[in-house]
Order: sequence, then C-alpha cells, then structure tokens
Amino acid sequence: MIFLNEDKVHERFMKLAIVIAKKGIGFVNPNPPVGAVIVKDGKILSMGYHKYYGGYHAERDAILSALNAGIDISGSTMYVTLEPCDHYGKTPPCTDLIIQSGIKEVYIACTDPNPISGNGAEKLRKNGVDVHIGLLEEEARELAKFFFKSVETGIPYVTLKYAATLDGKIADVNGNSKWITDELRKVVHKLRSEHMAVLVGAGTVIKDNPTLNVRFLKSKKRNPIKVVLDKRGVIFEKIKDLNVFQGEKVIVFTEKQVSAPELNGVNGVKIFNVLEPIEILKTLYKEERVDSVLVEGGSEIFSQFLPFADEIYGFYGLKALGKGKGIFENIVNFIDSPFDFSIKHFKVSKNKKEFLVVMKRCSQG
Ligand code: AOF
Ligand code: ZN
Repeated sequence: MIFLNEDKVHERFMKLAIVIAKKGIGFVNPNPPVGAVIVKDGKILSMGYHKYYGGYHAERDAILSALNAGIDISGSTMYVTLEPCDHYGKTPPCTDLIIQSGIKEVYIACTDPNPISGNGAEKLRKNGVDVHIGLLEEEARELAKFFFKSVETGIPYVTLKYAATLDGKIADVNGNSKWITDELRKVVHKLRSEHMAVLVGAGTVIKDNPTLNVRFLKSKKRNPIKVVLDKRGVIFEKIKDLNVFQGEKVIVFTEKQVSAPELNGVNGVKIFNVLEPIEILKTLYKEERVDSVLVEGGSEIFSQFLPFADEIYGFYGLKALGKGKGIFENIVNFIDSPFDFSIKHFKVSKNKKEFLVVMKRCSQG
C-alpha cells in the first residue's frame, strides 16, 4: 500500500479541481474557468465547475449539488482554483454560501485580481474558515490564463497561429496556402473554440474566404467573434459574398467611415476606427470584453502582432517553397535579435509529415 504525505493529498484534490474546471474552457469567457472539490475525511463529497458565462460559480455548483443530493458538507474542506468571490454579480457571493454551509477549511490556488470580486479570502477568515492560498498556483494560473492576462493588463491574451512550410512560408508565389498542414487541423479548431475572438487581415478574408468557424470537434463548442483588420475598408464591397459575415458577430477595424447602406443589410457588424495593434487589443477588451484573441494571419498581421503575442502555435508541413510569403516578412530583424519565446510543447502528426511547435513568451516564466 502507498501512503501519500499530507501535502500530496491536498495537491491531488486541487489537481482534480483544475481538471474539472477545464470542462468550462471556451464556454465561460470572459470569466475564468474555475473548479471546486469538497472533501471530508479523505472522501470526495461533491465537485463543481463554472459551466457557462453567467452561470453558477464553481463553489455554488459544488455546494448545491451536494445539498440537492442530501449530503452533509459541514466540517468539510473545499479545494477551489480561484479565490471565492465576495460580490453580488450574476449570482450572490460564493463566500456567504461557503460560510453558511459549514465548510471549515478552503484551499485556494490563486487570488482573484478582479476588483469587483472583493476580498473573499479575508471574508472567509473573518468568519472562522481556515484559508490556505497558493496550492498549485502556477497550474491554476495557466488554466485561467486569458482571465489573468486581460484583467491584470487590460489587453486580451494573444495567440498567434500559422501553418508554414519548413522554410517558413505561409503561401507559395501564387498565394496558395491550401493545405500546408492538414492532419493537425483539429487543433486549430480547438484553439478557435477556446479563444473569444479570431483576428485576420482583409487580405486573408478576400483571398481565402474563410468561415473562421469551429468544425471537426466531437463536442459542441462556441464559435469565436470574428475580427477583421481592414485599413482601407475593402471588404465592404464584397460583404454579401464573404463567409465571415455569414455567422456570428464581426468586428472590423478600419480607417473608413462606413455608412449603413455599405453593410448591405448584413447584421452583427461592429466598426471601430482604430488601427494600431495595441489600440485594437485595448479596444477589444474595453469595449467588447474580449479576453483572448487568436491571430490567424496573414504575414502583415503576424508581423504587427508578434510583439504582443503571449503564445505562438506554429504548424509546420514538410514542404519547401523557396520563394513565397514568409510568416513574418514585414518585420526587419537581425541575426542577434532575440526571439523572446521558448518551446512549451511539441507534437508530431501521425503520418510524420507535420509537426506543431507551441511557443510561450519567455518573460511569463
Ligand atoms: C468564483 N467562482 O466559478 C467564477 C468566479 O459575472 P459574474 O457575476 O459571474 O462574476 C464574474 C467574476 O467572478 C469573474 O470575473 C471572477 O472575478 C469571478 N469568477 N469566481 O468564485 C467562479 N467564475
Ligand atoms: Zn463566486
């Protein structure tokens, strides 16, 4: 028989809270995915997670499902991935429910940087609950990285995603890019379903006419908001034919003053006359509460948003094109210019013809 020491036991329950919280990824934005586990005498009494935006917080979900099942949770311990809120938002404060239900100890992975959520840990302590903060903090921050980045900095989490050849080309000399990578396309759709918005340049919208929707996934996922960067406003001439305008909300950043008739009766289009990448990101968070943006190209857009990228998903197909469009061909760097990313994950496709390199900005540790 293997005995786990007490620290490991606590870690195991927090790990479980993180795992169940992941079920909310892609459904709760711009709120964080959060998980909670209630334990007594080493036995799990209940689990809960934040399921959709505006829905119960993880703590409420876990507590109510125990109470509805007639389970006594007084004297128990709760493991929760984010500090319980102490505010009336879409639901009443989680702190009050924890206190009322007689939970005596709470392990919190991360404190909540959102000023509206109040000081939940202190409220619990003042009411006689034992509170421990910081267990598996790094993993829990990674789980809710979109939330932490956007709340702490006022700009969304930015992920760059490209499909390139071995020599770093995203299209051939004729502008063709279908399909540099194919097998790993499911990963792209998962990324789209997790991010709140997908951003592309007008050139990509016109050349490829993408839907930017989520497909190929087993479970139903939410489609992202589509964001188009179109300096001169050329997409409006073709608005009826473009697939991006066939579904959910589209946000266009342009210098053009667009009049209602130019929208040709297409609904759900929002226009901002802002062009600088940093201003675009700030606007997306401030005006639209977008917590995460997946930047899908083309090379001019990749070049502009590289300085703001938190992560890069580089999909590579084993092809060499020589002349063609480079991933970042609009930037000018020199051989001693640092590339501030390190490899986070590496994956080879089944047919061994493609690979994915996930890179993370170094300053994030
Ligand atoms: C928690 N548990 O499961 C979540 C929390 O929009 P509201 O009223 O639901 O409040 C959202 C804020 O509450 C969110 O920004 C974050 O600070 C906190 N989210 N808190 O204790 C949860 N999702
Ligand atoms: Zn709450």
